[in-house]
Amino acid sequence: MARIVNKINEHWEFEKQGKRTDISLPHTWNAEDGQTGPELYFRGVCTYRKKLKRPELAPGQQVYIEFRGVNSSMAVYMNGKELARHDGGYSTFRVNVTDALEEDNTLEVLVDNAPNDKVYPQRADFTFYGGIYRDVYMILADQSHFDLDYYGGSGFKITPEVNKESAIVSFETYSVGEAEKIVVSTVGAGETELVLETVDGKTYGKGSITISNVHRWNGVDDPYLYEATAVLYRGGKAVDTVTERFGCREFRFDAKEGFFLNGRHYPLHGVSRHQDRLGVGNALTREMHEEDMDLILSMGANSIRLAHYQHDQYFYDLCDEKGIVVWAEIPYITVHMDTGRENTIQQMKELIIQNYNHVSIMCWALSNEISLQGVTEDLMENHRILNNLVHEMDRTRVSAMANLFLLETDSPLVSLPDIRGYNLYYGWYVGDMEDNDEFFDEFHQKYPDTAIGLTEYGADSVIALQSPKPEKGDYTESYQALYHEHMLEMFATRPYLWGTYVWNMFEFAAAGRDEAGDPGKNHKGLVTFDRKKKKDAFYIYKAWWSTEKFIHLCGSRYHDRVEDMTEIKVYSNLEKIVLYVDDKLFAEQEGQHVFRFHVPIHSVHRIKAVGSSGDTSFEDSMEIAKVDVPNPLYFMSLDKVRNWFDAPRDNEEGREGYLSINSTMSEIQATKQGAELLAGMMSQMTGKTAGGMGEGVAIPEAMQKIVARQPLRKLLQQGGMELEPEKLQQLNQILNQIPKATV
Ligand code: GCB
Repeated sequence: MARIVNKINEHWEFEKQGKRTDISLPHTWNAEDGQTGPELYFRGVCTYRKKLKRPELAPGQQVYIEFRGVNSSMAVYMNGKELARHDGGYSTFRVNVTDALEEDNTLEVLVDNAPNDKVYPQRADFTFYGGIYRDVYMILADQSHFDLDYYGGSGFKITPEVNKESAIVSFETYSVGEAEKIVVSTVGAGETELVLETVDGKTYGKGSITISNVHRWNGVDDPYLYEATAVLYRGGKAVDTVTERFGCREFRFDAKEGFFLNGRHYPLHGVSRHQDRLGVGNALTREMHEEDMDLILSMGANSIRLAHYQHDQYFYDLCDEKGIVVWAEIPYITVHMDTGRENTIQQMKELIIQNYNHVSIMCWALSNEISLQGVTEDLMENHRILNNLVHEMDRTRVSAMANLFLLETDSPLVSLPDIRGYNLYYGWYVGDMEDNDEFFDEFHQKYPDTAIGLTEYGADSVIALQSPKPEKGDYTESYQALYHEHMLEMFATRPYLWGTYVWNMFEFAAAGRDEAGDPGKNHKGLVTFDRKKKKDAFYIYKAWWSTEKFIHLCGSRYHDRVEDMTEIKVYSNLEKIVLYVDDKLFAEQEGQHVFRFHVPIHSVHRIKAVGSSGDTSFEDSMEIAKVDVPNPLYFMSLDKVRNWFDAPRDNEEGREGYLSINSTMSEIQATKQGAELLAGMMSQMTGKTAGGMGEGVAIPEAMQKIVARQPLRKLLQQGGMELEPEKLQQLNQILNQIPKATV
């Protein structure tokens, strides 16, 4: 009997706190409360039930239920009998239900997203939506079948190795039950019968083909895919079949010149992506995945960091098809748990086994900003195990890590994985945008033989907020755009960067946040949470990265302007822009990417920017108005800002002329009492890096100047030294007694 696969998303009963409703999958119970913050969303156990008739079964035929993603843990019952449990909300998991089946059955799945200390993630800047939020399938498989019980994989592993014009493609299969022969055939690249070896009831098949004139998978320019089908024969009949796609390509990281794909310099122009959207949570449809991909491609990106966990198979498929180079990772994030090692190993095995054949993936990342609370021996050991695991399981890709900006560049943790990447937020949380440039210059000078990339950077903006004088921390669309302008300029003069990843392509839910009057979200997206609006910053990327010609007028949402002379800014990949004000020619400008015009305004004006490429002309227009009083909708009170790592801001006023927790490190160090206080704090913080404040941990050189400029409060937060609100107040009161040093 050939394999039969049916989606069983319809007609489920969902029970939350005693209340039952009929739903269809994909589903999350946090679609609303997970997006309104701060932290009030339901986290606990809910139940999903489905009635199932026993299917007609041939002798020996096996029935599996396949879950493509259930967050975070689940227990699966059939007719009241527990069959399996799974920890980890992002991978595929299958349960063999054959022996528990009766004529009429109830499949019951208990899903749990409550906090615990063994399943990652537990602390991170995104909502842990609970639910069966991806598809569920029923699989009927012959008694002999490609292994469905091994970490959710397909049982068919394909390893292409390219050498000049040709490629050797190795096939490995894992199957259970008797197998007479297994044949792998490809479309256009021949076929081969595998050599089989059976050990303890499991059959391992091995074989290879040579493609003499290989068509490479060449990124977005030519994402060519091959297809291979493995067929298992028993009793002279084909009884099980698995089809997988694969691609042939080479890549490497060069310390001086960055990333190379198939021998050609191919800087990775990347964005990060989370899997959720407004009103839907993580229960995305295929159309939604496709829309995300289209938006990313339309901006000209060629790489995606699929953060901070395993994404839907369908999205990796899209990446293969579109030629996107992918950074894949497990949710080992923010805070290391001594009790979580087993779960990191399991999630890494699942990630690799389930995604091995995706040509788009270039690396398996071990963790993200895991040193926030310091680097302990257990954390190091956990990383060594994961790093070795990656190398054992996949010799064709590299291991990676996204490091916290505070992690010293010579920490043994930094040099453990094959490639280096830092998450830097200079110009947003800390320091100035130029500090990014300095960081890389110093890194590159100090480690000229080490390839380095930027795994995260970004700035929040709420689309309604506008400013003629954008400043760090003001959450305006205008500052975000300026910040990204700077970053792109910076990349252009540092070709050694192997890749850069905007945090984030889309706004996403972060239940712990309450910022800029729009709680529950991280606003670093270049596109709004509902995918409906592209912020100005989107277009500066398009101007640098995309070959699709366009003109974009910035500030179209900044309608009411108080200044007499306003700046009109155009982002475009055309070489000349002509600006019209009230339909009269105002000025022409030649340039690249950014065109700035200064226009006197006195009433309502119509602004139009025009350009052309060959015979095609492009234009964008908007209306602005001179007003006397600033539009209050464009500003937000900074008091409303509460970051996910912030403590409440109550009772924190400083005394004029005295120190406070908002004083910078250099201000505090400049006073004798302040310096003593800091020294005392450091000695209590053994084992924490906390901005280099841990005992015996030197502040990295590149960081010292920046640290000196930081307010103490920020450093405590960023360094993972979270003080209770009362402690924070106490510390503030002590500082309030110390007069500032006079300069
Ligand atoms: C980070 C984290 C990411 C956060 C981001 C931010 O470094 O890796 O999960 O969302 O910063 O926006 O603060």
